[in-house]
Amino acid sequence: MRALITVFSLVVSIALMSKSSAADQPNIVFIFTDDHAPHAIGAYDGWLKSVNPTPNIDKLAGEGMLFVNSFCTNSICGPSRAVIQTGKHSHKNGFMNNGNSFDWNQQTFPKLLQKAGYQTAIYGKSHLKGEPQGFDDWAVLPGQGLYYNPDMITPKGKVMIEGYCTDIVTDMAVDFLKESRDGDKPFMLMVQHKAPHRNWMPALRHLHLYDDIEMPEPATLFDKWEDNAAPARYQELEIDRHMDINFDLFLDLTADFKDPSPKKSKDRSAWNNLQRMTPAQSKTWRDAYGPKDKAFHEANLSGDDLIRWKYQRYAKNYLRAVKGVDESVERVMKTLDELGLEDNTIVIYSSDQGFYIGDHGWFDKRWMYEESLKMPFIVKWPGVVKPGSKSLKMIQNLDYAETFLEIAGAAIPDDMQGLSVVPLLKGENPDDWRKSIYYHYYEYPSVHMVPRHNGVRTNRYKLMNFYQFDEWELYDLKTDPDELTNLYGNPEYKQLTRRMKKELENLRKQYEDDSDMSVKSQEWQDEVRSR
Ligand code: SGN
Ligand code: CA
Repeated sequence: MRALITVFSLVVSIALMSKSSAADQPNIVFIFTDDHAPHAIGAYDGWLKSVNPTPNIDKLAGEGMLFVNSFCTNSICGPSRAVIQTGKHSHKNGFMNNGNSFDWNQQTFPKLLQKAGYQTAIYGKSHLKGEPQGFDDWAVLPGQGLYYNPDMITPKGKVMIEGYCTDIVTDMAVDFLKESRDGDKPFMLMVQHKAPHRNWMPALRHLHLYDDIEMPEPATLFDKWEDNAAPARYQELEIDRHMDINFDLFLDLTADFKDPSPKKSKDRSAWNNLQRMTPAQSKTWRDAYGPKDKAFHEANLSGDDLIRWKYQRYAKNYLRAVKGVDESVERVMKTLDELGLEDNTIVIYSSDQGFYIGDHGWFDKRWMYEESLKMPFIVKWPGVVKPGSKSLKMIQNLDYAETFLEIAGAAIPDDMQGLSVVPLLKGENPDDWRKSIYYHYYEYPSVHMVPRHNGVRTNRYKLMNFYQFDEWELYDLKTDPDELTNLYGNPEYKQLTRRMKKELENLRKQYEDDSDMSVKSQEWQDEVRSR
């Protein structure tokens, strides 16, 4: 009997040991989309919530922690991803704007996770150019990638895959979980969608979604940027003047899917994509948009009514593309459940930056204003994160690498510049958590014409410096969440301005950002603005 008891307790303790070692290195599924603004997620409580755009992402938030104050360091695709890979600001990892190439030979978190015993895989949009390093398996879209029948680059070469990109990437993730996972290792699976990036092409099954409703409009749809510094009036991302009804909204599709206004739009990607459709795909597409286009012409709109129509078509396509993503989340969660992996797998939802969905009259991102500065960050960690909890602490994409490494029990290199959010996930409330974040955007002059700027945001205030033009903005986010009243230069805010400038200077030094921030000559400023 005693022997039996000993054997029994041995078996129990081995079982407990292996359970605790598995829990020591939980699996991570990182679902990452392109340009999905938090206010287009129900759980984030934004003005699009009434449309119920994301029931499955909301469910994830209900089972995990939602980070309300989650920000990027540089609001554009490639750079945001490079920050995530390295845990370093753009000026340190070398990928400051989309024109740069990522140096894959540098230290990245997937390489460190591999060393810590993880199996790593990435599927979908990388946007870092070159072949990914640090992954046991991968398949990535070349550049921005296509929504329909995309090419994908794999270790075996380039392949064209028929179907809708979000579904294809989800298939790959599901296949990894079901077929190619190494059962002896924990894994990091990165599921990286192109959606809902421009040109906001929905899956065929979603082409009629929202047909029978009016999208709510943002309060600032008709903003005229009267109180902003000059850059907000010189940009090129207005729904009114810069969103092209053919290129962006697919109006008046020609028989051969040739862009009817080729002079206006330099980029051919959406039209090339339509031309790649199979006859069946293109028929469904035409059948959906044809009658809507006819109604548009009959209405003969102009002025604000035309802006409203463009906004409706844009917001609906954007949220239709989001719907595909939300269904992807559902499939991944279901697969984890079916495979019995749910309890030991952390699931994260995030996107490379926020986006303007008509806010301030705009589309696109790049600015340090709230809508594009914010990133969704939702984490489900069974047994650790309190379901349905919210964190108000300021976090950034700069923190992801260190968070993943701490989850894996791996050492965090000294040269990473973020903070692991694991203490926040455990419900701790560290007093010495950061009180401000640093931001720096570099891509100028370039598409959408948002000038270079850096800035600092605290819980309440934001200071921005468009240094090439010597233009500044200061906002009180508590009294002015839409950032409509620029307080810079207001004598009542002199002290605060001085404090915020000091904070900006301190952060620039702390992160060792010595990039050129000189004011440009008047000739340069005039020349760039007249382009
Ligand atoms: C393309 C888009 C822009 C977008 C950039 C950056 N034009 O140039 O609207 O701002 O990418 O996007 S498009 O005609 O190709 O859609 S990002 O996702 O890489 O940040
Ligand atoms: Ca992006």
